[in-house]
Amino acid sequence: AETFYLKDYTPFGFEVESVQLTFRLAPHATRVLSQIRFTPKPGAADPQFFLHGEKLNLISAKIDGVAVSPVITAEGLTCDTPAEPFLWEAEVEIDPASNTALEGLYMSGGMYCTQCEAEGFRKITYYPDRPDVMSTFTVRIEGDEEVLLSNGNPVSQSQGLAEWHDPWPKPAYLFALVAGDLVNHPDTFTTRSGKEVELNIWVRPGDEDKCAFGMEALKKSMTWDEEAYGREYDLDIFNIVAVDDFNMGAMENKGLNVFNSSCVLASPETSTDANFERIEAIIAHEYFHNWTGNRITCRDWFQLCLKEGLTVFRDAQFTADMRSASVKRISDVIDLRARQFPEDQGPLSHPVRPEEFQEINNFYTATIYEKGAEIIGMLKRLVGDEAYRKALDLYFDRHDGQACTIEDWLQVFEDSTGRDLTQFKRWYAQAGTPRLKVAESFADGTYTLTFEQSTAPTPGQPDKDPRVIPIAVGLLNGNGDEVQPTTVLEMTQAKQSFTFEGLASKPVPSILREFSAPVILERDTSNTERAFLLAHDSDLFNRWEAGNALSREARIAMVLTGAAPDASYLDALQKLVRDDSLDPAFRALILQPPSQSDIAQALFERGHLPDPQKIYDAAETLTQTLAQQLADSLPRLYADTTVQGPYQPDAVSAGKRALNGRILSLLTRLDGGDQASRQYDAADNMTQQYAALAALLTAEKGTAQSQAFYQQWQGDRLVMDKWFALQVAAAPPEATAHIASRLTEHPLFTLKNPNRFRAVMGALAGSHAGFHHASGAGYQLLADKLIALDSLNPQTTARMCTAFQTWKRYDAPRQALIRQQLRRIKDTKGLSRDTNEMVSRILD
Ligand code: HT7
Ligand code: ZN
Repeated sequence: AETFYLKDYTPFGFEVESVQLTFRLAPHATRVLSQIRFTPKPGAADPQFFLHGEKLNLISAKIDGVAVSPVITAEGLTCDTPAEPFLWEAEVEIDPASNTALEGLYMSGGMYCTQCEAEGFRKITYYPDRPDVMSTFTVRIEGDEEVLLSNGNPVSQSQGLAEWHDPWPKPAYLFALVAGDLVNHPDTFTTRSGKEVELNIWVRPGDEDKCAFGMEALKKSMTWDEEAYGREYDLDIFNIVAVDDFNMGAMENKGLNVFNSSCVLASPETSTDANFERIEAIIAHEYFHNWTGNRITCRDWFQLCLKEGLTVFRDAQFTADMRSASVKRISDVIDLRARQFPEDQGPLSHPVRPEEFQEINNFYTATIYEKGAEIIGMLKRLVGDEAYRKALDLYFDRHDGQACTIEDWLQVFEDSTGRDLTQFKRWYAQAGTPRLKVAESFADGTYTLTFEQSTAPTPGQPDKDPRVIPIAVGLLNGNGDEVQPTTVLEMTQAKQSFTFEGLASKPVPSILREFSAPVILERDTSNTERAFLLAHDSDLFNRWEAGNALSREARIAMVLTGAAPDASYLDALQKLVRDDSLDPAFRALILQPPSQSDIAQALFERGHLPDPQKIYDAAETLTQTLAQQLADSLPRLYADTTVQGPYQPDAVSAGKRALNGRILSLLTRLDGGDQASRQYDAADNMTQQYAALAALLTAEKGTAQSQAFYQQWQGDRLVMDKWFALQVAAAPPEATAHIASRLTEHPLFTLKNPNRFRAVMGALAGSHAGFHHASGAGYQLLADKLIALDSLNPQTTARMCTAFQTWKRYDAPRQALIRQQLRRIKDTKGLSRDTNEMVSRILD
């Protein structure tokens, strides 16, 4: 397959002055007429007229009204063109009803919808489908559906016909069209300059009572972006549409966001607290793209982090402001370590700005999104809040309406702060997670911290240069008082020391507060010191981090030596769980042990081959022991954390329920499931119903409740996804693959719905001991289903191949089993470019 390189960038040789599209909708034979005004750019480096186009049936093509016969390949067409401005007209036919890849124009649940990012527009019509080609679009839709939507503002609407005009020049990846018999949840928003905007969430009939929360989240996002970034909305209307069959979470098409229904529909009866929080964040994320992504877009797909890293950073700020900042930070770091660190330390490691790709869809990764956001966080910490805001103002002023690069982004910061960011830029260019070794010394009142940074080689990058690392540090004295408030050390060298003077005694350092850089901290420290920080650190992130490290060390000792759970850790945990002065959401996080995959990675890094079954057993023993030690307090803790009154999805209630859920799962290990059964029967909301069912199934109970759940919810796709996933996630390791396999035979299982596929196969891959069971049944089942899915939906298949990315951590027999499955996938006839690229990189 062809490889694309950043260094090969050349601008398109033509300006696109305007685009007029007409859609005549028909499930198997939609006609798309395009009228596009092109102007050749004088002196263009690449004067060839090439339009992307894939799987299109070209009916006719004209230039300035005269029929032409372009040369057509599998990727697009070329044609001789005049030296003057000209009108290109083409008519193509496409088959949305047969489009199972969910890219381009497709049908979902009887409605038409589009997904054009990254390169889906070329499956709709011939076009220069690249983000640096921006134009205004006018769209006419002819169809029998009641609702016909596209980007921008409505021009006219009548039975069977609608016309839309988007005045803001945009790349084709932001194009969208939706047509269906939909109903809306309407509202309005008045921007701070007094403009009234019509807001709608469009859903299938029956889902209209699940839109109110999303609408509130949208209005909060609009207000927040005005206040935090000075950004106002810029059209008369903002539409959101919920779609069941969708490859990712949501898409920020200009004025017409399309959402996976799981990321917008919410009701207390069907959605958990976690669902509510995620919906709020994703609505914010897509809305924030209106400025960071749409008004200012990417020059090419190598610059994807320009919009995604920044927008993830912005949505994290929003959630921190709406909810608890420290809980958000801790959750984000848990997520970063679970998804981005393994990526960065394995065969799929790539720079935040990659320099080559075969299939861009494979680069919507945790590295580009989450590490991209971490880079923005570091930049903000280095320049300070005020300078950050000034730089962003300049970014919006200078680049509005443009397609930009990381160089443009960093230049704005250099110009507005006077800083040289040459070295900082390495964060974009170098792959891999830096390791930061810490040594300390104390003499005559002076405390010295010495840091040494190093990054292991990654594919194609054997050598790494030192990066700028902002290290937020505070110091505590022996009583737990802070003797040095948080200060940011700016590390620039491979090895560097920092001193603190005038200290009465050797302090206890709190390093990398708020996780100020995405690095792996390596420090020889004692459990006593960890327990001390867990009890006293004023930085909540590092408090949690200390608890997390204690838990990890306890589990590692159990796995390696068969030791009993560490008593001081259990003591510390018990104190915290009972400490009412602490936010319940924080206490819930403290009770959440590191994942089994995290333990496997830690063991691997220390030179041990992780045994998934032993890791699972240690986790079980630790939880059981904690439950026994807390036995006397559990009923009381359970009662105290039970939220009374009607369900509200706010952060405080959700935090309480999160803690309550953890306590219930401990209680269920002791009471045979009595309390969980009572909670299941009494629950009037999904959070409590699901928590009870999860606790029961994990304790190998709850068969009756699982059946009842199925009976109650079989008509609700999103709730059924939870049911499918939970069966697999709660299974004991030896049964995981078998249960997952059985579920793929269930009448409600389908390969065509990515949510359902992910529910079962994602839960299989996420069950560490189940997936890596020595039998290899998990590997084989996943490979079977990936092979089956690939011919229907390459994007989702390729994405799920990442389940195998950590394979080199494991013992030789497991490696052999995984290699065999990866080879089997790779050898599949007609394998997609997407999956082929992923499997080849993982195998390398
Ligand atoms: N910008 C979007 C990324 C995206 C996507 C979304 C849905 C389906 C396919 C997609 N390919 C790329 C989503 C976002 O980051 O906001
Ligand atoms: Zn995004």
